[in-house]
Amino acid sequence: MSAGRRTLKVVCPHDCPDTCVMSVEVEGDRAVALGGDPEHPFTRGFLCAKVNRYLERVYSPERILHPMKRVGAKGKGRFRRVSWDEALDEIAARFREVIAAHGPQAILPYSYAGNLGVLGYGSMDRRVFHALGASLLDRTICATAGAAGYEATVGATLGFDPEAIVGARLIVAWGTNMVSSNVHQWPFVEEARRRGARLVTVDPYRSRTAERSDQHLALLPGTDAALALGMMHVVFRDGLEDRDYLDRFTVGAGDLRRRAAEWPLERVAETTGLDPAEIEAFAREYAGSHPSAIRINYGLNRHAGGGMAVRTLACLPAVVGAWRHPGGGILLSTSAAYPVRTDALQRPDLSPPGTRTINMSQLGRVLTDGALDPPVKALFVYNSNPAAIAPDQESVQRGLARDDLFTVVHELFPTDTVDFADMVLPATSTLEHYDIHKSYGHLYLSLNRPVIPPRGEALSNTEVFRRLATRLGLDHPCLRDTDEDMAQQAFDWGHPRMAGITLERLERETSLRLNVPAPYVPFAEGGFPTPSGRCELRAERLAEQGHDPVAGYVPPRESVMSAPELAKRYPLAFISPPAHHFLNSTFSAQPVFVRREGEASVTIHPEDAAPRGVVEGQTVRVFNDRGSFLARARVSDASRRGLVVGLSIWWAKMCPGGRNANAVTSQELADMGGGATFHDVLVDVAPAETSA
Ligand SMILES: Nc1nc2c(c(=O)[nH]1)N[C@H]1C(S)=C(S)[C@@H](COP(=O)(O)OP(=O)(O)OC[C@H]3O[C@@H](n4cnc5c(=O)[nH]c(N)nc54)[C@H](O)[C@@H]3O)O[C@H]1N2
Ligand SMILES: Nc1nc2c(c(=O)[nH]1)N[C@H]1C(S)=C(S)[C@@H](COP(=O)(O)OP(=O)(O)OC[C@H]3O[C@@H](n4cnc5c(=O)[nH]c(N)nc54)[C@H](O)[C@@H]3O)O[C@H]1N2
Ligand code: SF4
Ligand SMILES: [Mo]
Repeated sequence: MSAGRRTLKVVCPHDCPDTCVMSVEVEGDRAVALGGDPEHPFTRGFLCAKVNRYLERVYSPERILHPMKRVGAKGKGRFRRVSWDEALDEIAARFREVIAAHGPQAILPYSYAGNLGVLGYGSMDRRVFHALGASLLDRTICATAGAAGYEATVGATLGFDPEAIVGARLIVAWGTNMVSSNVHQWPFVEEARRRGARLVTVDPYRSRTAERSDQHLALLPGTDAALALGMMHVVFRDGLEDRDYLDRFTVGAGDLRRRAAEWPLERVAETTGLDPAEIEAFAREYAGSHPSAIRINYGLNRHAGGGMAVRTLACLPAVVGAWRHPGGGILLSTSAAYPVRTDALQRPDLSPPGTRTINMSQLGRVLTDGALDPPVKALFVYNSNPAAIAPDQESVQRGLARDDLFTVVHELFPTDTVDFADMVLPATSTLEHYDIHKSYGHLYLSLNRPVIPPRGEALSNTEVFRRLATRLGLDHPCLRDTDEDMAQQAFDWGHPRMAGITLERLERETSLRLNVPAPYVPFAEGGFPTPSGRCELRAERLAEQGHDPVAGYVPPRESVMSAPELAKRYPLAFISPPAHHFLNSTFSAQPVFVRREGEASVTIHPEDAAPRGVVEGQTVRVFNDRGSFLARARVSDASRRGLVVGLSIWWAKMCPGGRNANAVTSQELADMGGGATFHDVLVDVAPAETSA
């Protein structure tokens, strides 16, 4: 080894449940090799296909290295280099003009989880926008419907210990493509299977995970709650429920039993498109296998009934007593295990009372709605690529193209959204900044420290907002806090789950398991963090919000059964879950991954392709009233009949016609949490005119 070569640890910042610790070889100022930390109990020495090539991202010639100002038309992506001083002065001046003319709420921050670090995701940025009085953003694009549904039943986003799944006898991957989107869970599942567990995947599409499962239940999109009610129907009918668990640790078992009675197998079969015998066998297996682990993720919450779907699924482990056993229960997310002090970190108290909140899943409407008062006149985008990822792309891009909208984009790469920016600012990679990371797929807290200097003039999210605060003349002392100050403020270090964990210890050891037992069996003896302290099969809180208090089924907004008139014109359901080599739209322009994914494609069942004259390899148009996009047809029964699947998210500008799958998705919201409904879509497909 050459002198000065050292091995350091950093944390993967991407929006993924696995929150891997990476081990990096650094020589001088340059990172030269990177891999999964072999010592980390969840990372276990490997990274996913994407982040294995992270150094190509860090050192990519495409990286934005300097502030830039627009010189061409909006949407064209033509810029000239400017200094940080010029960039910040102009942003501050434009913000002041907007505030003078329309008030501070005409400024809208737009961010999501491009960087999932506790600081990078939301800290100094929030403080600055709160102190300015900018519009608040409701960050609903991914998980809020499911989280609300899960919390209504269980009380908080806590579930079985992901490492304890090795002891499960039955594992259900329900609306999650674990092999692509939660790959570090997979070795634990494989270990359970070596010990005799069966794996069943519930997914309309034969995903990579479904392909590797013992059984695949390919239900119609958005009908999961009906399947869960059918399972409960069989369980209660045949007396397979865990009466003792229901009596001691739940409320509303009688209501749920009556609800399940409304779901005989024929009705469930008609609603879900599954075979009645298949449903019955699955229900009996679920009730009889202990421990049983249902791993859900967010696929099934991207529907009109996504909140209720997650809520209803979350009742299953209480009904059969699965929570009693290590590795038994259900898991959506582990995020509530971390005692985060969001208020101390983000200072919502600085925001003037009555400030409006804007739902990020309706950006297109917000930017194009002439009646919005005040209109959005300045937009600051970071950690996100809305021109590619937000629903109803026509309306989003029309909004971003407005000449009277001043748009700042803080980014590492020239995304679709950057093309619409008035001012572009260069962002750091995880190798270049400080942060602290919780996880939504395991129980470790991890510290990230910079291991190389920032490339070019890149700055971290926290530093950009710290500097902007000064430029804007904002003088609250918390706007000068350092990253270390904020990491300290971000957690309740005295909480029992933090016992033994300190920043100093994290500096030495990088990643520490929360102080919970191993295995962590959170609800073996009840103790649900709900208002009643029990698992709420009936939840009065939901009634207060206008929902059915009892777990049930909310049908899709767009489906053949629930919208027959619309389905006459657009008879095919459309979903656009993650492609294996992309992470949302991150990595979607990295050459190696573009090669591996090939090109934007849609998978259509042979029986749906034939009557439309669609053949394998042909370019097709996927369309509905909202818009259309072009893609290569893959004719395969990996999509069930009536379903079209377009793995995503491609950069729109890299697709033929400049539109991706979000050209057809909807800005309508889910039943709970204001969540987005990306997978609740009807379309039709036709061969594209061959004009080229
Ligand atoms: N490689 C990779 N990993 C990722 C991501 C990525 O883009 N790429 N994204 C990250 C992010 S932000 C998130 S939120 C998670 C997302 O990962 P997941 O929560 O796993 O969610 P999705 O990928 O949307 O969908 C997962 C599966 O749900 C299926 N599905 C769609 N609709 C339904 C339905 O109604 N019912 C059922 N049962 N299944 C349905 C899809 O076909 C898909 O196979 O993964 C994270 N990890
Ligand atoms: N059709 C369809 N659309 C979807 C989905 C789907 O399944 N289908 N999934 C939805 C889901 S689950 C999600 S979570 C959203 C995700 O949508 P986004 O949160 O917008 O995620 P990305 O597309 O990955 O864009 C994140 C951007 O942040 C940048 N970035 C990374 N680190 C930093 C940093 O430290 N600072 C700054 N300033 N920028 C940084 C990255 O380069 C990247 O361009 O997309 C949603 N859109
Ligand atoms: S994207 Fe997920 S699996 Fe890949 S390295 Fe990051 S945390 Fe690990
Ligand atoms: Mo997400």
